[in-house]
Amino acid sequence: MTSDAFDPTPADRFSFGLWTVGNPGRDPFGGPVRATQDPCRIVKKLGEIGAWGVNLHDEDLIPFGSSAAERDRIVGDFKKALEDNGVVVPMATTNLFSQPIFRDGAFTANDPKVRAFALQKTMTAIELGVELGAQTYVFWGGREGTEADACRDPQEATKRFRHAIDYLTCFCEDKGYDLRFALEAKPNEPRGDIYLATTGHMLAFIATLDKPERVGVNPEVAHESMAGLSMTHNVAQAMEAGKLFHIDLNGQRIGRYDQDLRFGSEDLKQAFLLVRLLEGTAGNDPYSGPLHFDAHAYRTEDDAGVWDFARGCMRTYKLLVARAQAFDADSEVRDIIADVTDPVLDPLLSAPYSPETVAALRGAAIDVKAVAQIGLRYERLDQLMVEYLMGAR
Ligand code: DIG
Ligand code: MN
Ligand code: MN
Repeated sequence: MTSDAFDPTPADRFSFGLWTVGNPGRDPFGGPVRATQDPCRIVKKLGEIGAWGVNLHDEDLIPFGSSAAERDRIVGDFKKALEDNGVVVPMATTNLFSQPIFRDGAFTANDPKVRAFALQKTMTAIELGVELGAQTYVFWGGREGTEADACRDPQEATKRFRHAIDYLTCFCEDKGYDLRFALEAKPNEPRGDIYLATTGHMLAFIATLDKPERVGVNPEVAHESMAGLSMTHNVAQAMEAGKLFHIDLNGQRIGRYDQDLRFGSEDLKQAFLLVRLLEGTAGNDPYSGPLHFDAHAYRTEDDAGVWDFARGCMRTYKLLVARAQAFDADSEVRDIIADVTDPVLDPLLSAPYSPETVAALRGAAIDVKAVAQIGLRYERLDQLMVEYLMGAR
């Protein structure tokens, strides 16, 4: 395989979950098609292809029901693999969706025994993440939802989820764990409807927490797209609020189940716009957190295909960075998107409210008909983007 400027290095901050490149290819209509991979082998392979980090759910590494001695052995081996291969653990999370006890949810379940077990499991998983050096802890409430919606008051579900997050932020503060929580939304699947369905819902929910400063979001391309929303706009809102603590990158066709496809493999224009935002090539402050690919290879792939998938995620991201840099350096693009200024109105629009600015603003002469006639050249702008994407510029 030829090497070039788009080869990933740890400086790129690319990460994969054990469950992503370790996905054995099962789906609702067919069993696994690939062998289960040892986590230490995954770490080795990720190090070889230039990835920076590996993320995990508790059960990705420690089989459910393992003894304390078995847990310590597994963790010791994993830590050695991390060190031997120069790979870090940026993010950890809890599997609160596979075990049958979570059929009715975890933190929002009607049975207090389930809610208590979910907290027990999460506190243990947080301690595993801290031991491995994680700085971000993700909560994806995959089972926090319903089919038979009369089963509980949705308000009560929100209260129960809030109690869990508030309790666990206190747990981390009490233990001195320097972890930030990142909440991941998804509108449905595996539940008919999942509570807190989009990143926007999560941002509103965070504002109601006891310690909102410790909690941000982990938007995923596929999940926001499933809701028919703009991932780029939702990520921008999180960035502007200082709440983009982590991000799950992948590919998704709108109107389909959660495909978790290779990054950039579907809506390339939206992937370009997302990378442009994250990298700040248009001049905004860039995102500096982990770039996590929460995705997996097609079921058609063998082991070699899994690593083609992983390389493709990272290579496409880096190719799009270069395209976005070239696009935003283009003088014609910069001219079209340059700020429109007005020496009289700009100060009025940035000044705080006052009776004086009200009088000046209401007295300002604006030629409504003339302004309505101005051509904005967005057709040319978008064509330029397409041409940069297609390598025509
Ligand atoms: C699914 O999109 C979820 C789980 O894979 C995991 O809990 C989270 C972290 O990326 N994403
Ligand atoms: Mn997903
Ligand atoms: Mn995800």
